[in-house]
Amino acid sequence: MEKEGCVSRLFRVSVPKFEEVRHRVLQLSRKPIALPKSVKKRGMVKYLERIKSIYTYLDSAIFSLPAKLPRSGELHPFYRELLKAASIESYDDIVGKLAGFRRVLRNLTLRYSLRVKESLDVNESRKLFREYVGRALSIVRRTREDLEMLARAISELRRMPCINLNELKVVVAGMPQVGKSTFVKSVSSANPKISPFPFTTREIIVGHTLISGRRVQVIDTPGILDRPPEMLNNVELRALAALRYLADAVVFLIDPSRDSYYSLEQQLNLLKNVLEHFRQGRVLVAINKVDRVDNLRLSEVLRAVARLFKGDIMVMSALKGINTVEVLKRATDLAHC
Ligand SMILES: Nc1nc2c(ncn2[C@@H]2O[C@H](COP(=O)(O)OP(=O)(O)OP(=O)(O)O)[C@@H](O)[C@H]2O)c(=O)[nH]1
Ligand SMILES: [Mg+2]
Repeated sequence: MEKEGCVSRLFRVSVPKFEEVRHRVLQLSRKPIALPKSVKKRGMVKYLERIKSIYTYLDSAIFSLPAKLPRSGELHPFYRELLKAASIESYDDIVGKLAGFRRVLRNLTLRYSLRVKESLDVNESRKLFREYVGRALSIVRRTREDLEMLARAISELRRMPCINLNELKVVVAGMPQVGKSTFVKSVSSANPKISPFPFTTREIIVGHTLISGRRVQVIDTPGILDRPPEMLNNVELRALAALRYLADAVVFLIDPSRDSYYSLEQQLNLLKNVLEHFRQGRVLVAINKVDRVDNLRLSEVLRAVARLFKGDIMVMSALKGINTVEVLKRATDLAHC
């Protein structure tokens, strides 16, 4: 199982598209073959060599992929969840199917090599060679959809930043536009995009910092809406996967502004959902954007949060850098509890 470093390292393979493969096979089937003068039955040998080069290419470009890829059981649950979030539940089936097709191609190649060797003249060799190319391509064609799905799975996982699973991870969560990215940017090395539009953050972003001499990963997530998990889209599901499988502690941000993008009620509903997955002791609620609210509104919001949440509640302004480091420090303390 991948315990540290980058999962993307496990997926350093490229999956070719069917059209590319077909094109390359047709190129190889026409490629001139240079043979020493001493070679007898040159026509037959030429076709044998072409069969060999097509087989070698297909095996290394497609059919050896399973041997280079981990099974999903070898992945950390966070990455398994990401595959699910991208609707790729059949990853292992695909990898298994490709291994099966590898055997089919190998048998086909052995059979046709033998028949070409036994052919009576060059015309028969050519006919058998063409048959071989057609049948090899039809095996590849049967893997077309699987290859597309595999390419999607790999690109989903390769996009992930390196996350050290052994190092402390503080996940920053909340509804869109509450200031998650502004906070992560202000307390860590990450430089996420910030804008006044919801779902600006669509990926998991990891920043690093030191708290009391210890390395901490601060994880920015996409916003999540207050709806049941089965209604969440794949961007929101990435955030949920980070919350469920990465978080040693959670900083849940609330925008207390009267004109916040999503109402306080919606934000509290989401908090309720998040708390179902965590011990309250691992969650810290940070009321952000205090620079925008008067004391009356602030105490109203604090009371509303406290009715629902019995853990630590802090106030801060990610934009002005008020209390942000203190919030992160408190979150790392919770992670150690
Ligand atoms: N006044 C004020 N504005 C803030 C504060 N924090 C963030 N903002 C603003 O709120 C808007 C959204 O900030 P982001 O950090 O992008 O919010 P987010 O939660 O990451 O949003 P999504 O990526 O869409 O989920 C931006 O216009 C920020 O400038 C704050 O403490 N005070
Ligand atoms: Mg963001």
